[in-house]
Amino acid sequence: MAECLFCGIASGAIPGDIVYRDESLLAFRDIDPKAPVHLLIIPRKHIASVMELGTGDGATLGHAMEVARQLATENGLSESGFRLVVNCGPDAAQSVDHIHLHLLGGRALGWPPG
Ligand code: DGP
Repeated sequence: MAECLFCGIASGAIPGDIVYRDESLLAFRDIDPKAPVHLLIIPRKHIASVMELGTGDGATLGHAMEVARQLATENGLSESGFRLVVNCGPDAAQSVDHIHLHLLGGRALGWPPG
């Protein structure tokens, strides 16, 4: 089976514009940005989707929120606002089967999403 794309970015086998890394998480710029700031925050551990979360993954997701706050602040979004999105499955148009938190900001974002 081919290696997961985001596992490849996490391991360094596939290039990525990485903006944050620690022992459990990685954040990098989305290759097809939908806003002036569009970052993806992923666990290093391969988890295909929200539906595959297991006991013990909650701490990593909580940490992802903390990292999102830090990155939003570093990117000047703390006052203007930003959106955090996790797509899950076909109806949400999840296209990469490695759970990821989108951080979008730098423009007014419409609601509801399409
Ligand atoms: P989603 O639709 O929620 O599965 O979002 C997947 C995102 O991943 C999408 O916004 C585009 C991004 N993406 C796909 N391939 C690559 C890649 O090779 N590198 C980077 N940096 N982002 C990618």
